[in-house]
Amino acid sequence: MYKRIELPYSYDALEPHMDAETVKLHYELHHKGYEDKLNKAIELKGYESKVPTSLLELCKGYLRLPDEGLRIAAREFGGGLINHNFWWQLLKPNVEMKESVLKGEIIKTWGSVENFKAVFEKEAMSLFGSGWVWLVKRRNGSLKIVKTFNQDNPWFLGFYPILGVDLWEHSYYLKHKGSRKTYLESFWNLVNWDFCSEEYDKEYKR
Ligand code: MN3
Repeated sequence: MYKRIELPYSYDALEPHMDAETVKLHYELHHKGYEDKLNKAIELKGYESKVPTSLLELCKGYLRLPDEGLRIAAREFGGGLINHNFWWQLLKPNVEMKESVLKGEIIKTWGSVENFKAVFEKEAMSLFGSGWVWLVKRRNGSLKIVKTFNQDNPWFLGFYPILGVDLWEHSYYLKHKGSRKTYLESFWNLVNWDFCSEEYDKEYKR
C-alpha cells in the first residue's frame, strides 16, 4: 500500500497565502484520490507482490512494470501521489532563502534569484492545461526548469526535483479563480527554501 504523507501542518497554516479550504480539498480529496486509485488499481490486478515497496522506486521504474494498465496507474495516480507528497513538504510560510550551494547555483544559472523567479513564472504562465513546472537538479549538479503535463514529474525523467508548482486549477481556483498570476505571486511566500536546499544537497542516485 502506497501512502500519502501526513499533512505536516494544519489546513490553515498557509494562510493568508493559501486558504485552508484549498489545502483541505487538495489534500483530502485530490491527494487522497491518487492514493486510493493507485492502490485499488494494483489490488484489482493482483500485483501487490510485483510492485516495489517504495513509491519512489515505483515511479522511477514505471515503464518497466509488466502490464499496460499498471503502467498507466503508476504514471497517473502514482505520479499524483508522489508529486503531492513533495508539494506539502515544499510549502511553508515565510522562509527566507539563505546562503547555500543551491542559491549559488541559481545565481550562476540565472544571474539573480529575482531573474530565476521571473523565468520560472513565465514557464508556469505558459503551461497549457494541467501540469507542473519544476526546478530540477541534473546528475552533474546543474539546474534546469522543466514543465511536465498531468502528473508526470522529474523522477520519471531522471531528474531530481528541487521545487515545483502545481498548476492544476484545483490548487488555486477557490481563492484565485482564473488568475494563475496571483497564485504564483502567493506561491513565492510559501516556498520552503530550507527544504529545497536540503533536496539539492542530497546525493544524486539514479
Ligand atoms: Mn494538485
